[in-house]
Amino acid sequence: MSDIICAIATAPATAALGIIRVSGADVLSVVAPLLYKINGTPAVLEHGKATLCRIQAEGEVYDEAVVTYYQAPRSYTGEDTVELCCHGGLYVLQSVCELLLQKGCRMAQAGEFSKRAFLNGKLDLIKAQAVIDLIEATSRAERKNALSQLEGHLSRRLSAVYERLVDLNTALLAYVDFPDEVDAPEEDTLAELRAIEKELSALLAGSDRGQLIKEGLNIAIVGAPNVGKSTLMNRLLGYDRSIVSDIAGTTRDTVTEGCRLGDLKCHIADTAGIRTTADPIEQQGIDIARARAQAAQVVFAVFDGSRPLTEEDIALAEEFGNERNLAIINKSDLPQKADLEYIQDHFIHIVKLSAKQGEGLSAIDGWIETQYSAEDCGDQGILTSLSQAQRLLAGRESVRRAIDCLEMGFTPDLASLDITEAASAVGEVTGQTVTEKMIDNIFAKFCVGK
Ligand SMILES: Nc1nc2c(ncn2[C@@H]2O[C@H](COP(=O)(O)OP(=O)(O)OP(=O)(O)O)[C@@H](O)[C@H]2O)c(=O)[nH]1
Ligand SMILES: [Mg+2]
Repeated sequence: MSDIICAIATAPATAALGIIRVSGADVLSVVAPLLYKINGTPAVLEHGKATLCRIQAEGEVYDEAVVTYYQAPRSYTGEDTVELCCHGGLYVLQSVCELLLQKGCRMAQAGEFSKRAFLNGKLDLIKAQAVIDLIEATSRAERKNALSQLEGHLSRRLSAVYERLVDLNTALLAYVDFPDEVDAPEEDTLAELRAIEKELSALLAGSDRGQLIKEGLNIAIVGAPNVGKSTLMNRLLGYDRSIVSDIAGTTRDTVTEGCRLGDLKCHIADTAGIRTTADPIEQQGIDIARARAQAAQVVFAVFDGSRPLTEEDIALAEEFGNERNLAIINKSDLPQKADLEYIQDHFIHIVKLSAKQGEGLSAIDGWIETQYSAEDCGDQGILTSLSQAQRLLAGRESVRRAIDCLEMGFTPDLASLDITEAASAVGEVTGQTVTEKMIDNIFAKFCVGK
């Protein structure tokens, strides 16, 4: 199979421009004979320079493209790479690709460019995950974190932990092999293991937030009937998704949509108004609403500020009032009659707004920003992948076992087994100790052309 791979790297849709990527040792031997200057003489490509070329073979012109050549190792993959920035018609792109295949390239598999970058040491697995996260980013928080990971702070931190574990093991094994010549490692080793455990805990603490950035915050809007939950939902989404009416009990099925609040990707559920009812269908809606609220990370508890609190409101304040949830006093455009003191007793976070008039809604974005600010992931980057977090968790467990072993006075060779396991778990996250199958699984998640 040819070692030179090619693929359309842009989305499979008609657009102004489309990029074909070609990568492999001596890529120019295949691509250069197809490229001519507009005056008809053969084009000469230089590293890092964009050159306007005509793509031509056997007298047939396929396209005019801006072609950039990256000489190994100074390319994304670490190999000789050519990017053909063609006109973005699917037929044009496909026919150029077919021409490249005829001339000896083969189609790249999903993620193969990035896999080659990894194998050539251009990208570790943290950065590879960051490339996926960046492509899939739908919020500023996701973009910011993916870019910090690409800069390599997190990779360096994790690689440092890996190196420290390997060094520690080397010292321990030296003692096991030559107990008379090497000092007993006890105190230093214990101190270093405790420091590593602390560092792994710090990395794991950030990973919960990483998941949140990536997966999005689950919010349930709950409240008594007619308080304006669906009006609020529609306002937050920016379009009419839920039915609004002045008939109490309008919403029955839970309506869920994705949107962005503050910096964060969110999934909002508008639910049935909660009250005592004899209608079995409405009751089902209310049961689902409660289940949704239980499962949500945050509840927006909505109250109608224009009327005194009802028994239902009071029961809901008791049910959902806590330091995590947000009380929303709606209908601020009308004269206010609700007893806010009662709500203040149950909720720390309260905003007043008019969903109907669209006034005061920025308070919700502001609240999300302060509670879940993107700034606190700093410039270091935090882990976003659950499987990465699980490997680190396993690594920390092994470190803890090694500490126990040494504290209980077992021989160092036992601790050494745990440290080896810890190093291998951490190394799997950065890619320092991964197997070929793991690499294939990771890069298969990429799209073709990446
Ligand atoms: N004046 C005023 N009316 C509002 C406001 N928000 C909602 N309403 C009105 O209140 C009524 C109920 O609104 P909905 O959004 O359907 O209320 P809901 O909480 O979803 O009601 P259910 O689905 O029945 O539980 C409608 O007539 C809305 O126009 C507001 O901020 N100000
Ligand atoms: Mg509703």
